[in-house]
Amino acid sequence: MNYTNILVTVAEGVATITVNRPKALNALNRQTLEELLACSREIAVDQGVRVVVVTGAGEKAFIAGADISAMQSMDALAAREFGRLGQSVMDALEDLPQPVIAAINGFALGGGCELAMACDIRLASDTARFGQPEVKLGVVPGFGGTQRLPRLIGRGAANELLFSGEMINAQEALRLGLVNRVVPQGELLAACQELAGKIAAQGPLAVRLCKEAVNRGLEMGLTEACAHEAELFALCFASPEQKEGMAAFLEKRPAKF
Ligand code: DAK
Repeated sequence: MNYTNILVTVAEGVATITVNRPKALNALNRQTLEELLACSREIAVDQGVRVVVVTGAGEKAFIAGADISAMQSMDALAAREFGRLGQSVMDALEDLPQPVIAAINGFALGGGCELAMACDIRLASDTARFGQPEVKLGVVPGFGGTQRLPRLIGRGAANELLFSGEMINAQEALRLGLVNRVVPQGELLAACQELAGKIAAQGPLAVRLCKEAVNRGLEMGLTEACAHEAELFALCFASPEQKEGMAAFLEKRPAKF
């Protein structure tokens, strides 16, 4: 499929999605959200893709939020529809069977921070800045930020960011647990590709089931979640991956998945 506002490349099992509106700091307008949704749906059924990396074009922004010029004149019904579209993009990324790494190369504000939070792993450049500045615009976050942020960094720290609308830098995001790692700007994509490559070399079904166990399990109580994990563990034994992985260990050779 051809896209206008995103670039998609696939190499060695890693799909890289680049939001490509650098003149608007990669802000998410309707078309961009629709393209991200369509692209997520394509990737979800592509067995050749083992890991996804999401980033923003240029050196300044990952995604500077939902497109304010597109939202300015919306009435309540249009805003509800726009919010639902954005949330379905976040859900589609979070629910992708493959792990998703956010390569946060600059401003990750509002919908951009929300999109990063819908990814499974976040690596940030040392130039990245984060925030949920919606209150400065007279709105609440609309793409899941009030829910994913407190789940990720705890209620108190999330409330400070949500209520003040203030930005934080990459080191502060690291301290709060909003990102996994901070690397120099010029090394960000390589670091993400290296991590993606490590994940892509593992048993793909096992990696997918790990993601499912974590994501579904966090919505359950511990007893139910561990029972769910046991079912997924059992499922692995119906796949050739488990045979290959364990045989390779016992034969003292690298596994080929
Ligand atoms: N939308 C549209 N255009 C944007 C943008 C955005 N979010 N962010 C930046 N741009 C555009 C600027 O307007 C400017 O365009 P030109 O004037 O050149 O045409 C260009 O990108 C470069 O930006 P600046 O000139 O402002 O660059 P600076 O370096 O001076 O400043 C900045 C960078 C990131 C600090 C600044 O651009 C900024 O504050 N941007 C806005 C950040 C922001 O507030 N983001 C949150 C957006 S609100 C909901 C649905 C969704 C949402 C909420 C509710 N419901 C339906 C309930 C989501 C809300 C958001 O994400």
